[in-house]
Amino acid sequence: HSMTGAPDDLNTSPQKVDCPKVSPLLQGAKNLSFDSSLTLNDVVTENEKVREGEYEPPDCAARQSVAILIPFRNRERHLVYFLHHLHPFLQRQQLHYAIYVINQAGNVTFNRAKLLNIGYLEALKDYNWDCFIFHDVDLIPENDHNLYVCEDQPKHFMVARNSTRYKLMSPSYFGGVTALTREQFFQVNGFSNSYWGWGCEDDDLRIRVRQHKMTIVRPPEDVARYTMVFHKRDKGNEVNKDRSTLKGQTPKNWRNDGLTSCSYKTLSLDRLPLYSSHLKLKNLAV
Ligand code: UD2
Ligand code: MN
Repeated sequence: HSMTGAPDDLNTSPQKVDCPKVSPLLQGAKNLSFDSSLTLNDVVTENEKVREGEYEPPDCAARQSVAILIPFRNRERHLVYFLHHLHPFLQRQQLHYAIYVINQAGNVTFNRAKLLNIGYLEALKDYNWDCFIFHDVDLIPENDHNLYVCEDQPKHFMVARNSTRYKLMSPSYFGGVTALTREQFFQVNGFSNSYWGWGCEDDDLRIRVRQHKMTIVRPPEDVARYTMVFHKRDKGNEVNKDRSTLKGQTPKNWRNDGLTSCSYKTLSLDRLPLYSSHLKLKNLAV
């Protein structure tokens, strides 16, 4: 299918020149609007150049190929807003990218981190992505100078957000939107699979990153601004009471708990116009 290369009509010129370091299409800070009557079909119509969630710039070679992974269950409205804003945002950055929605089946407690491990493993079956962005569905970037590419160190994008008055909550914070290269994520053995429910799976990844002597980089505060679409805590994602204990064990457990131990069952895989949707049943024995 199309993931193995450019869609046919984009593949006619033999050799594209590299896209410029700074895309001429960037628009800077934007006031976001959220129209509750917007439908998924409207967003499909807005984005006819996207094929099965994937896009690449028509007249230059993108500097990175980026997989955007979204952990997901029952947030359809947020997903419509996300796709409406993110597709044009990523296209203005002249990236080759694809959006993957990793959907947890059933009613068992939500496991954000494990879904993201699954997304990494599944996306690599499509294409050898350079960079993986782990992205909450409810966070919308406000400024397209916040470049969705990886660096030589793990990257934390969500520096400032509306609901915390646009201040970074703590220098060790690593939640919301993060990016690791294929190699960086492989080295730290991905996320832990053991965090069921809300909290600290992002801290766990930070501990893994530190353990490997990597540092965390961030874009400037005035650029890395996000709007979080309002929500309450979801049913099935209650606060994880074991989260602090688990975090304490990461330095000795990371090798055995991560990509190397991520077992799951795929119930369905749909190539929809604006994203690939992987519906997963978690292996409860993990
Ligand atoms: C914070 C972090 C988030 C994660 C979480 C703890 C920020 C901005 N984000 O988010 O990255 O570390 O705490 O686990 O600090 N989701 C669903 N369906 C559900 C539950 C969750 O789709 O039923 C997904 C969705 O993509 C959501 C994400 O998981 O955005 C994080 O869950 P949240 O938004 O409820 O947690 P929040 O905002 O406290
Ligand atoms: Mn949220």
